[in-house]
Amino acid sequence: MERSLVLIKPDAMERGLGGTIIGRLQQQGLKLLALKLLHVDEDLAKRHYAIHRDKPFFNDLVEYITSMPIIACVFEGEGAIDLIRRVMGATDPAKAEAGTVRADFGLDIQRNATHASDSEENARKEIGLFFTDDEIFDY
Ligand code: FUP
Repeated sequence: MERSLVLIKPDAMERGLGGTIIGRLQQQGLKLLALKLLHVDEDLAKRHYAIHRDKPFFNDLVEYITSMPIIACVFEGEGAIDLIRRVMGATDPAKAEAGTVRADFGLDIQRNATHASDSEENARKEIGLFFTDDEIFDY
């Protein structure tokens, strides 16, 4: 069983797409273990995107993700990390396969609707940044 951190980003929040995107993941049989609405502060944003700190788009990304409350959730399932990334589609919505979340709802490479962990190691780190153990339900 794998776990993944999924974020519904500001552009999707603004358009009321949280439920739709979470629904798509639940319809894949993924189990929702944790869910919260939160306004990410600069410190959390920088930690979450630490891997990108030297990239030219880092400051914009931090500003963007802190611009309004977002939804964070933890999903669990067999092969959850790859499955969720397939449901989301390529980072750049223009390149995402038809029928994926980013193809359907993403606006551009920054405003691409969602974040999903890309490895088990990163998932563990990211889940730990957004949730305490007692906020994650084991059922
Ligand atoms: P992903 O794993 O698909 O979310 O994509 P990356 O880890 O490569 O990128 C993380 C985030 O950086 C993306 F969701 C959007 C942002 N980004 C940009 O804003 N500009 C770029 O050129 C590349 C990524």
